[in-house]
Amino acid sequence: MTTHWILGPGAIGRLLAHSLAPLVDVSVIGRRALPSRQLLTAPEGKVRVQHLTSLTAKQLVADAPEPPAFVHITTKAMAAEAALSSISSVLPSSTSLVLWQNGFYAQPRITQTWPGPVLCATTTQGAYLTGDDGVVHAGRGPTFVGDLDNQHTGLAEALAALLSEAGLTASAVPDIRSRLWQKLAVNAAINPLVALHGVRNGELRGDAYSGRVMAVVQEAVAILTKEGVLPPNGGEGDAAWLALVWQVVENTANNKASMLQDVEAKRLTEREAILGPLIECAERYGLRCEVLKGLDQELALLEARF
Ligand code: KPL
Repeated sequence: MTTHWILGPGAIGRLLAHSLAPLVDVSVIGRRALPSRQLLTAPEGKVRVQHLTSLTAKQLVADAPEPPAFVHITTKAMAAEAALSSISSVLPSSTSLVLWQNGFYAQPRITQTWPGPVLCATTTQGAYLTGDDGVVHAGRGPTFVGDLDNQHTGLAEALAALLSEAGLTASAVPDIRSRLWQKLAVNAAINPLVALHGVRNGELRGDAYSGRVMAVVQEAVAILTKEGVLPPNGGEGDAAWLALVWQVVENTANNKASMLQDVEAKRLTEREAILGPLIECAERYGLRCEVLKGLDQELALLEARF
């Protein structure tokens, strides 16, 4: 049986662990150990109990177990590099990594520095935690897997096949870079606004917010076009990007976005991984990004109070 380590026992990490556990040997690694008896509530409401191996990074390093075939990093974007460093002493440098972060921060940094294959995954599976022993799989959606330099197509195909067999429908794609930026653009249009105003995603459709959503999309599209990112779904121009954003708002109308959940829990948000790369590109290309900068500053002020 191949071994998969899942570094970061958040909602996506635990969903992945529950899904893969019947097929491969899985260990969940975090800063603190979780109870081994874990519950998964499926989108249809059925609850499944599974015993998962959970270790702290310190325990893992002390035990020095056989290296895994894959390490999935499912931490928040800004924590990914530190999480990897915490176990790298027991990882051969040829180990395959899979990065599940939002934004476009951890992916290029780890791809440049890790000697082995680095796959990136982007998913629209919805999941949230209900405590130390429970995760709810709130909604199904596709997962796309690939590497930024298209050098590991076979590995991405093998992983996508395994994920699909585990019930998390996945495809290997040659354009993961564009797909990561497309998700980033959607997150930039939705997450900061809902997090700052404490509203669910669907509220963005109203007059109070829709103009601000469009302003973010307009700035983001100008930046992404310069960066060579293709519009989503084979469409063209601002209209394709806006259509995607409104479609996600509609599909997730009742959701509390991850950034709002972070603000409510007084955790640092993913603003640096979502707004940061857009602002950095805008500055590099000499493009205006007042709206994006304004949101970033408002979030920074809010985080400073935590
Ligand atoms: O990805 C999301 C998030 O919450 O981070 C969206 C798509 C905005 C859904 O809430």
